[in-house]
Amino acid sequence: MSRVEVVRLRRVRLPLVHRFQTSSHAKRELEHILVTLTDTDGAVGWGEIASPSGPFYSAETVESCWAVARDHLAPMTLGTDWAHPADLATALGKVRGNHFARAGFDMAAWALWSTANGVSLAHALGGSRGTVEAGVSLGIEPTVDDLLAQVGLRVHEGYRRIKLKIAPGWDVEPVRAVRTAYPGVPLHVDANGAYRDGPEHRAVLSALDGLGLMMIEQPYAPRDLVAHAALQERIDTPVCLDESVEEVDDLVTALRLNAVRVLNIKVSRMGGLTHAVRAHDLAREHGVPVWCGGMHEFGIGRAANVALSALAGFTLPSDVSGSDKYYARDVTTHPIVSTDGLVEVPAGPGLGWDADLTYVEERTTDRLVLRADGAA
Ligand code: OSB
Ligand code: MG
Repeated sequence: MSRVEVVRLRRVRLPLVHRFQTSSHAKRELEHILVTLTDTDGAVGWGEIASPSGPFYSAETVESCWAVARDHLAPMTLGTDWAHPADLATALGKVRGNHFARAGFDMAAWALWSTANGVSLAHALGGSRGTVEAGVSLGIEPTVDDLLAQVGLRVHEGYRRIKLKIAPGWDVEPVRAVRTAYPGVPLHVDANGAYRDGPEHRAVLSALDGLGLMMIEQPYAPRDLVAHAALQERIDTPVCLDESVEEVDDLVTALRLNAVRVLNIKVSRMGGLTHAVRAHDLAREHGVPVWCGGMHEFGIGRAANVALSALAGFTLPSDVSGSDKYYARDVTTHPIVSTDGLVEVPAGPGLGWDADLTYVEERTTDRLVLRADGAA
């Protein structure tokens, strides 16, 4: 049995090396919440709450995560005895929604548990791959030439798949330009739900269907599973879901409707590694390939993504690009590196990357320490 004695929350800001724009918002700097859990034996686990600052990807924000972590998740964690991280996930499952916030605690519990048991996080999760294939996600750029330059850079770095963010007005033309310039590169698009299942967008989706894409990710609004199923009937390109699948139950529904031919599994969106593994298992039973999506995680969350990607069903390249794509300096003592589009899965205990406490402290804007005995 494990019992957490201290919960530490830190709000940490890192500047992005390159502005990132999606169909809903643009960002230059990110603020994530780092969670550390210390148990009664002094073992420590780190987790990351990687919510965007505004409620545009999901309903959560950094502020909502901070409040839910402080008022609910931290007290529940301090009050629960658990033998395995899944037990803590069950206890935290009393909280509805708030997946990003819960993910930070679940991840920290897995990191603590795998460290205390002397096994790698990947092994603890059931993964056996020694390396994982990395893809990159490229934001909307001011011009097609800027986008081609970004693609060229990432193809040159060896990434195994390029994903392009699209939105109405930035779709067929830039994607066709990339396809023409790089005919052999595995390519896919992600709309973050910006299209509608109506006459106004039908031609765009048909045109994208003709560009040899690996998948079209989340074309329609998250809850509109029926529209995704209808689209999959009309086009040959596999439809991939991201925002639509926050719960394993959402995946059950999507599978039943034939609305998902590829699944993007995000640790944050699913509420942690425990639920991410369950989604993986279910997708695998149904022959649906999965890959691990990212939320521009700092090194802690990125390490969890790498470990998860070591599971057998992750047969497509994951968004586990090297730290350098986003950050000049990461919060881990060693950056995460992609070489030739491969990231090594650490074999040592726990996350495999250590937090750089000095740098974390330097970038911390707010902190909170909660203890089981109630002392400040
Ligand atoms: O839809 O995958 C997405 C970033 C912010 C919000 C949504 C998404 C993304 C990414 C990031 O694509 C990919 C990464 O972390 O490398
Ligand atoms: Mg996405």
